[in-house]
Amino acid sequence: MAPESLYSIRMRSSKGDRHVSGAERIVSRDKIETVVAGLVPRAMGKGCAPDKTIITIESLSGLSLKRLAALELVTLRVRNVEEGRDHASRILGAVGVSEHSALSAMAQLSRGAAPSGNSMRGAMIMDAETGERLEHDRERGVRASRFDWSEEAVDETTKMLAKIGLTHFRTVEALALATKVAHGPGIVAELCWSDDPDYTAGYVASAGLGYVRFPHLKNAGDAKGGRVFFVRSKKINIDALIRYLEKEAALITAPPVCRPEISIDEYFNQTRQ
Ligand code: WAQ
Ligand code: MG
Repeated sequence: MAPESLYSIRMRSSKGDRHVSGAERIVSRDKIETVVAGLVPRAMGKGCAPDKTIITIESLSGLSLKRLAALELVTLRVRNVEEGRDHASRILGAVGVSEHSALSAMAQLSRGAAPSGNSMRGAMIMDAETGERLEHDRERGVRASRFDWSEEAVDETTKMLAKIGLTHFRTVEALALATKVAHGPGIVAELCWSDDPDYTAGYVASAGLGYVRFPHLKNAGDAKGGRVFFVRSKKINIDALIRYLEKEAALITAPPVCRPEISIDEYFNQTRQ
Protein backbone atom coordinates (compact mmCIF):
# COMPACT_ATOMS: atom_id res chain seq x y z
CA MET A 1 0.00 0.00 0.00
CA ALA A 2 1.28 3.49 -0.84
CA PRO A 3 2.19 5.79 2.07
CA GLU A 4 -0.66 8.07 0.85
CA SER A 5 -3.24 5.67 2.26
CA LEU A 6 -1.38 4.76 5.46
CA TYR A 7 -1.54 6.33 8.91
CA SER A 8 0.81 6.18 11.88
CA ILE A 9 -1.11 5.71 15.14
CA ARG A 10 0.77 6.24 18.36
CA MET A 11 -0.50 5.83 21.89
CA ARG A 12 1.19 7.03 25.03
CA SER A 13 -0.22 6.97 28.51
CA SER A 14 1.29 8.42 31.65
CA LYS A 15 0.67 9.02 35.33
CA GLY A 16 2.33 12.23 36.47
CA ASP A 17 5.67 12.16 34.63
CA ARG A 18 5.76 8.39 34.71
CA HIS A 19 5.29 6.54 31.42
CA VAL A 20 2.67 3.78 31.79
CA SER A 21 2.28 2.26 28.34
CA GLY A 22 2.73 2.97 24.66
CA ALA A 23 2.03 1.44 21.27
CA GLU A 24 2.93 2.00 17.63
CA ARG A 25 0.80 1.04 14.64
CA ILE A 26 0.80 1.78 10.92
CA VAL A 27 -2.54 1.03 9.29
CA SER A 28 -4.76 1.86 6.32
CA ARG A 29 -7.56 4.40 6.62
CA ASP A 30 -10.31 1.80 7.06
CA LYS A 31 -8.57 0.22 10.10
CA ILE A 32 -8.11 3.39 12.15
CA GLU A 33 -11.31 3.13 14.22
CA THR A 34 -10.75 -0.52 15.13
CA VAL A 35 -7.08 -0.01 15.97
CA VAL A 36 -7.74 3.02 18.16
CA ALA A 37 -10.53 1.13 19.95
CA GLY A 38 -8.02 -1.66 20.66
CA LEU A 39 -5.47 0.76 22.11
CA VAL A 40 -7.82 2.24 24.70
CA PRO A 41 -8.14 -0.89 26.88
CA ARG A 42 -4.40 -1.38 26.52
CA ALA A 43 -3.80 2.12 27.91
CA MET A 44 -6.42 1.92 30.64
CA GLY A 45 -6.07 -1.75 31.53
CA LYS A 46 -2.63 -1.63 33.16
CA GLY A 47 -2.28 -2.16 36.90
CA CYS A 48 -1.45 1.49 37.26
CA ALA A 49 -4.30 3.57 35.77
CA PRO A 50 -2.91 6.47 33.70
CA ASP A 51 -4.18 9.99 34.26
CA LYS A 52 -3.43 10.98 30.68
CA THR A 53 -3.48 9.07 27.40
CA ILE A 54 -2.54 10.63 24.09
CA ILE A 55 -3.39 8.95 20.82
CA THR A 56 -1.93 10.51 17.66
CA ILE A 57 -3.27 9.69 14.21
CA GLU A 58 -0.94 10.97 11.51
CA SER A 59 -1.13 10.58 7.75
CA LEU A 60 2.05 9.23 6.18
CA SER A 61 1.19 10.94 2.92
CA GLY A 62 4.28 12.56 1.45
CA LEU A 63 6.57 10.94 4.03
CA SER A 64 9.14 8.23 3.38
CA LEU A 65 8.18 4.64 4.14
CA LYS A 66 10.72 1.83 4.26
CA ARG A 67 9.53 -1.75 3.71
CA LEU A 68 11.65 -4.29 5.54
CA ALA A 69 11.80 -8.04 6.02
CA ALA A 70 11.91 -9.08 9.69
CA LEU A 71 15.29 -10.07 11.10
CA GLU A 72 15.92 -13.80 11.38
CA LEU A 73 15.09 -14.98 14.91
CA VAL A 74 16.95 -17.48 17.05
CA THR A 75 16.92 -18.22 20.79
CA LEU A 76 20.13 -19.09 22.60
CA ARG A 77 19.87 -21.60 25.41
CA VAL A 78 21.18 -20.06 28.64
CA ARG A 79 20.76 -21.26 32.21
CA ASN A 80 20.91 -17.93 34.02
CA VAL A 81 21.53 -14.20 33.73
CA GLU A 82 25.32 -14.46 34.06
CA GLU A 83 25.47 -16.87 31.14
CA GLY A 84 22.97 -14.78 29.15
CA ARG A 85 24.93 -11.55 29.55
CA ASP A 86 28.24 -13.26 28.94
CA HIS A 87 27.00 -14.76 25.66
CA ALA A 88 25.28 -11.53 24.64
CA SER A 89 28.57 -9.72 25.12
CA ARG A 90 30.42 -12.33 23.00
CA ILE A 91 27.92 -11.98 20.18
CA LEU A 92 28.09 -8.18 20.34
CA GLY A 93 31.87 -8.57 20.16
CA ALA A 94 31.54 -10.53 16.93
CA VAL A 95 29.98 -7.51 15.20
CA GLY A 96 32.40 -4.92 16.55
CA VAL A 97 31.06 -3.84 19.95
CA SER A 98 34.07 -3.71 22.27
CA GLU A 99 33.93 -5.66 25.52
CA HIS A 100 34.28 -2.37 27.37
CA SER A 101 31.19 -0.92 25.62
CA ALA A 102 29.11 -4.07 26.09
CA LEU A 103 29.92 -4.31 29.80
CA SER A 104 29.38 -0.61 30.36
CA ALA A 105 26.01 -0.79 28.57
CA MET A 106 24.91 -3.73 30.72
CA ALA A 107 26.08 -2.09 33.94
CA GLN A 108 24.16 1.08 33.08
CA LEU A 109 20.97 -0.80 32.15
CA SER A 110 21.18 -2.74 35.45
CA ARG A 111 21.60 0.45 37.45
CA GLY A 112 18.92 2.43 35.58
CA ALA A 113 20.57 4.32 32.73
CA ALA A 114 18.83 7.67 33.34
CA PRO A 115 20.70 10.18 35.54
CA SER A 116 17.78 9.91 38.01
CA GLY A 117 18.59 6.19 38.38
CA ASN A 118 15.37 5.11 36.67
CA SER A 119 15.05 3.19 33.43
CA MET A 120 14.95 5.53 30.45
CA ARG A 121 11.84 5.93 28.30
CA GLY A 122 13.94 5.53 25.18
CA ALA A 123 17.32 4.12 24.27
CA MET A 124 20.93 5.09 24.90
CA ILE A 125 23.05 5.65 21.82
CA MET A 126 26.53 4.36 22.55
CA ASP A 127 29.81 4.40 20.64
CA ALA A 128 30.52 0.73 19.91
CA GLU A 129 34.23 1.20 20.48
CA THR A 130 34.60 3.68 23.33
CA GLY A 131 31.32 3.26 25.21
CA GLU A 132 30.71 7.01 25.08
CA ARG A 133 27.02 7.93 25.34
CA LEU A 134 25.84 10.10 22.48
CA GLU A 135 22.11 10.67 22.97
CA HIS A 136 21.23 14.32 23.60
CA ASP A 137 18.82 13.65 26.46
CA ARG A 138 20.04 11.01 28.90
CA GLU A 139 16.87 10.97 30.95
CA ARG A 140 14.56 10.25 28.00
CA GLY A 141 16.88 8.70 25.42
CA VAL A 142 15.89 8.18 21.79
CA ARG A 143 12.55 6.55 20.97
CA ALA A 144 12.19 4.42 17.87
CA SER A 145 8.79 5.31 16.47
CA ARG A 146 6.56 4.97 13.38
CA PHE A 147 6.98 1.25 12.75
CA ASP A 148 4.65 -1.73 12.53
CA TRP A 149 4.01 -5.03 10.80
CA SER A 150 1.89 -5.22 7.67
CA GLU A 151 -1.31 -7.15 8.33
CA GLU A 152 -0.26 -10.23 6.35
CA ALA A 153 3.20 -10.32 7.92
CA VAL A 154 1.97 -10.05 11.51
CA ASP A 155 -0.51 -12.91 11.10
CA GLU A 156 2.14 -15.15 9.59
CA THR A 157 4.74 -14.09 12.19
CA THR A 158 2.43 -14.71 15.13
CA LYS A 159 1.76 -18.24 13.84
CA MET A 160 5.42 -18.97 13.22
CA LEU A 161 6.45 -17.76 16.67
CA ALA A 162 3.67 -19.74 18.35
CA LYS A 163 5.01 -22.89 16.67
CA ILE A 164 8.30 -22.44 18.51
CA GLY A 165 6.58 -21.60 21.79
CA LEU A 166 6.81 -17.80 21.62
CA THR A 167 3.36 -16.42 22.32
CA HIS A 168 4.06 -13.18 24.19
CA PHE A 169 3.13 -9.91 22.45
CA ARG A 170 6.50 -8.50 23.59
CA THR A 171 8.41 -10.78 21.21
CA VAL A 172 6.43 -9.68 18.13
CA GLU A 173 6.71 -6.01 19.07
CA ALA A 174 10.40 -6.14 19.92
CA LEU A 175 11.16 -7.95 16.66
CA ALA A 176 9.51 -5.16 14.67
CA LEU A 177 11.36 -2.46 16.61
CA ALA A 178 14.69 -4.28 16.30
CA THR A 179 14.18 -4.72 12.55
CA LYS A 180 13.62 -1.00 12.07
CA VAL A 181 16.56 -0.07 14.30
CA ALA A 182 18.96 -2.56 12.68
CA HIS A 183 18.46 -0.81 9.31
CA GLY A 184 19.29 2.63 10.71
CA PRO A 185 22.26 4.48 9.20
CA GLY A 186 25.34 3.73 11.32
CA ILE A 187 23.77 1.14 13.62
CA VAL A 188 26.21 -1.59 14.66
CA ALA A 189 23.90 -3.54 17.00
CA GLU A 190 21.19 -3.25 19.62
CA LEU A 191 20.98 -4.68 23.13
CA CYS A 192 17.68 -4.85 25.02
CA TRP A 193 15.91 -6.25 28.01
CA SER A 194 12.51 -5.32 29.36
CA ASP A 195 11.76 -3.13 32.35
CA ASP A 196 8.81 -5.40 33.16
CA PRO A 197 9.88 -7.17 36.39
CA ASP A 198 8.21 -10.40 35.23
CA TYR A 199 9.88 -10.50 31.82
CA THR A 200 13.46 -11.76 31.92
CA ALA A 201 14.13 -12.33 28.20
CA GLY A 202 16.15 -9.92 26.10
CA TYR A 203 18.02 -9.82 22.83
CA VAL A 204 20.91 -8.54 20.79
CA ALA A 205 20.21 -7.69 17.17
CA SER A 206 21.78 -6.33 14.02
CA ALA A 207 21.22 -6.61 10.27
CA GLY A 208 23.96 -9.25 10.11
CA LEU A 209 23.23 -11.14 13.35
CA GLY A 210 19.47 -11.10 13.08
CA TYR A 211 17.47 -11.13 16.32
CA VAL A 212 19.24 -13.28 18.90
CA ARG A 213 17.07 -13.90 21.98
CA PHE A 214 18.17 -14.92 25.45
CA PRO A 215 15.58 -16.31 27.90
CA HIS A 216 17.54 -14.66 30.74
CA LEU A 217 19.18 -11.25 30.49
CA LYS A 218 17.99 -10.14 33.91
CA ASN A 219 16.58 -11.67 37.07
CA ALA A 220 12.85 -12.01 37.74
CA GLY A 221 11.62 -9.18 39.96
CA ASP A 222 14.10 -6.66 38.56
CA ALA A 223 12.34 -3.59 37.13
CA LYS A 224 15.43 -2.05 35.52
CA GLY A 225 15.53 -2.45 31.75
CA GLY A 226 16.27 -0.56 28.60
CA ARG A 227 17.80 -0.43 25.17
CA VAL A 228 21.20 0.49 23.77
CA PHE A 229 21.83 1.34 20.14
CA PHE A 230 25.53 0.84 19.41
CA VAL A 231 26.95 3.00 16.63
CA ARG A 232 30.21 3.74 14.89
CA SER A 233 30.22 7.40 15.96
CA LYS A 234 33.14 8.58 13.84
CA LYS A 235 31.32 7.52 10.71
CA ILE A 236 27.78 8.64 11.34
CA ASN A 237 25.62 11.71 11.42
CA ILE A 238 23.87 11.33 14.77
CA ASP A 239 21.04 13.69 13.86
CA ALA A 240 20.31 11.74 10.65
CA LEU A 241 20.19 8.53 12.71
CA ILE A 242 17.81 10.07 15.27
CA ARG A 243 15.60 11.38 12.47
CA TYR A 244 15.47 7.88 10.95
CA LEU A 245 14.64 6.25 14.30
CA GLU A 246 12.00 8.74 15.40
CA LYS A 247 10.45 10.13 12.24
CA GLU A 248 10.86 7.87 9.22
CA ALA A 249 8.20 5.18 8.88
CA ALA A 250 9.05 1.50 8.52
CA LEU A 251 6.64 -1.28 7.72
CA ILE A 252 7.77 -4.86 8.30
CA THR A 253 6.26 -6.72 5.37
CA ALA A 254 7.87 -10.17 5.56
CA PRO A 255 7.93 -12.62 8.49
CA PRO A 256 11.22 -13.78 10.01
CA VAL A 257 13.03 -17.02 9.43
CA CYS A 258 12.59 -18.68 12.85
CA ARG A 259 15.23 -21.04 14.15
CA PRO A 260 14.78 -23.45 17.07
CA GLU A 261 16.58 -22.86 20.37
CA ILE A 262 20.32 -23.63 20.14
CA SER A 263 23.43 -23.45 22.33
CA ILE A 264 26.07 -20.75 21.96
CA ASP A 265 28.49 -23.29 20.47
CA GLU A 266 25.95 -24.37 17.87
CA TYR A 267 25.32 -20.71 17.15
CA PHE A 268 28.97 -19.92 16.45
CA ASN A 269 29.50 -23.17 14.49
CA GLN A 270 26.50 -22.45 12.28
CA THR A 271 27.43 -18.83 11.61
CA ARG A 272 31.02 -19.81 10.72
CA GLN A 273 29.83 -22.12 7.94
N1 WAQ B 1 12.49 3.16 21.44
C1 WAQ B 1 13.61 3.10 22.19
N2 WAQ B 1 13.65 2.53 23.39
C2 WAQ B 1 12.53 1.99 23.87
C3 WAQ B 1 11.31 2.00 23.15
C4 WAQ B 1 11.32 2.63 21.87
N3 WAQ B 1 10.23 2.69 21.12
N4 WAQ B 1 10.35 1.39 23.90
C5 WAQ B 1 10.96 0.99 25.03
N5 WAQ B 1 12.27 1.38 25.03
C6 WAQ B 1 13.26 1.13 26.07
C7 WAQ B 1 12.88 1.74 27.40
O1 WAQ B 1 14.07 2.08 28.07
C8 WAQ B 1 12.23 0.59 28.11
O2 WAQ B 1 12.41 0.68 29.50
C9 WAQ B 1 12.99 -0.60 27.59
O3 WAQ B 1 13.35 -0.26 26.25
C10 WAQ B 1 12.24 -1.88 27.60
O4 WAQ B 1 11.00 -1.72 26.95
O5 WAQ B 1 10.73 -12.33 23.94
O6 WAQ B 1 9.35 -5.72 26.21
O7 WAQ B 1 8.79 -2.47 26.14
O8 WAQ B 1 12.12 -11.81 22.33
O9 WAQ B 1 9.69 -3.31 28.38
C11 WAQ B 1 12.64 -8.13 24.74
C12 WAQ B 1 12.56 -9.63 24.53
C13 WAQ B 1 11.41 -7.50 25.36
C14 WAQ B 1 11.35 -10.03 23.75
C15 WAQ B 1 11.60 -6.04 25.39
O10 WAQ B 1 10.79 -3.98 26.19
C16 WAQ B 1 11.42 -11.49 23.31
C17 WAQ B 1 10.46 -5.25 25.96
P1 WAQ B 1 9.94 -2.88 26.97
MG1 MG C 1 8.15 -1.80 29.41
